Amino acid sequence: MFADLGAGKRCALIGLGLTNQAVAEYLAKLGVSLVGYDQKTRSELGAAAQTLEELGVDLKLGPESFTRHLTGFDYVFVSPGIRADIPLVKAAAADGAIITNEIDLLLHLAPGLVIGITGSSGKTTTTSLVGHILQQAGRLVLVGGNIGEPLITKVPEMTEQTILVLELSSFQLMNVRKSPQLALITNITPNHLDYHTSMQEYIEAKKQIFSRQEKCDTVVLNADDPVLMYLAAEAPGQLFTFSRQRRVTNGACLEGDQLVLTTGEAVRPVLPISEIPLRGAHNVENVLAAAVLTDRCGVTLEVIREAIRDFRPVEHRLELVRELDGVKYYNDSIATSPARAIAGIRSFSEPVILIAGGYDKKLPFDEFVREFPGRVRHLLLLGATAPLIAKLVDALPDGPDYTLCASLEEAVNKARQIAVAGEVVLLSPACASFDMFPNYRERGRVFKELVSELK
Ligand code: UMA
Repeated sequence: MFADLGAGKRCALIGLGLTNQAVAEYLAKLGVSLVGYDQKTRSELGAAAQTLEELGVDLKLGPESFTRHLTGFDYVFVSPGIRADIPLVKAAAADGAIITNEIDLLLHLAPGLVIGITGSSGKTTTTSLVGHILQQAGRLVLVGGNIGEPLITKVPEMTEQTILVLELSSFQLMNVRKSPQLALITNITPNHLDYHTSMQEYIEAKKQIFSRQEKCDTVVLNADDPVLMYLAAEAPGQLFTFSRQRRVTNGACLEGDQLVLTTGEAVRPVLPISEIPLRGAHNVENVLAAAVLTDRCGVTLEVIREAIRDFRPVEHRLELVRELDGVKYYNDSIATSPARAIAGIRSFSEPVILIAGGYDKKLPFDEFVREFPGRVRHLLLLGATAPLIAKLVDALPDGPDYTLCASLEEAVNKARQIAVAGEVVLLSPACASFDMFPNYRERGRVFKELVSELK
């Protein structure tokens, strides 16, 4: 597949965001004829429209662009944010086009080792950590995927020595026909149920990361996750696991306060939990998973240990923004689901003033609010989900006080008024940001700006 991509072939690009702009750049150089579809208008697409036209892409833009009937295409590249079962794409498939995406192409073209990392939470930190460890080991590494960098444009410069470390979302995995040689699923909890038709579909998408592996390939799964242990039986490759709660025979776990790698009865110490420079039990899991992956790549224990010690949190993930009058302000804007926000709250022993709420992804908040008693002293709610969360807090016998805020600015100012020395102000919203911000990064950036300006 894809071997025929070149002059004379016709490809459609559905959605013209970061991903398909990169696909356009790569395919244009091969002489492929390209037509790009996006429901944004030309002015909404901004500078990208001109760049795409300079690459020779024939643009079909605006709200009506998805009502067209696609015929005569060899391949259709669908953006991660767009489902491949929309009528536009289904018509192209019925007409004989191969429906694919950037990651599928990348997996087929990468000449060296590909490490794929997915999961409902922990994927960005683990991807960054694995990349960091491999870099410290002197390997040639490219880190990309859902983390924000489509790597397809780098294919021409890749060699057999180039290792790709890819964060892969369920959206990206939906349309792939190949699995990476080394795959990791950090965990599976409900997420993106506004995009996926069911939890089953979400799980099936995640499974694609290993379901097409060869026998000699490796899959690393979280042994503490019941869904993953159920899926483990279906893994065609060699299975490695990691656990915070029990001894595993092939992978990584805890022995007292030590992280250890295990091979049958043999145990190799990695480092004590206290030396992990990241907060929270979930980060212990991320480090265990990264240790297994990099050990499988042949990195020495000394390098793994040192690289973990000098790793720093990725932006917007329990990132310490500032300490002001004894109050620590943390940005955990990446917590776009209740499960992630629960992990965030659990990372603190201090009383938490929590800023939460946002776009409604149709996820249940019951478990999230049950986490509050004894941990969250005051809740600052904003966004579309604020009334939903407030209602659940009202029903708790020992729920915290809360304030409904009209903006993030109001929430930060209120937090400044009520937090006392020794407490933590945490932005860990449990929701996506789209009702108030373009994305979680912008929400985190604004939060950091507001916190830095506090007097
Ligand atoms: N579009 C339409 N009609 C639609 C939907 C989208 O025309 O119904 C158009 C939009 O106008 C836009 C383009 O499609 O111009 C957007 O495409 P996209 O949403 O697929 O986004 P990209 O810019 O290609 O970014 C994608 C990922 N986005 C999503 O999965 C939604 C980015 O992950 C990723 O970093 C990037 O590829 C590079 O690989 C973001 C994300 O939120 C950060 N991911 C989710 C998450 O992490 O939870 C999965």
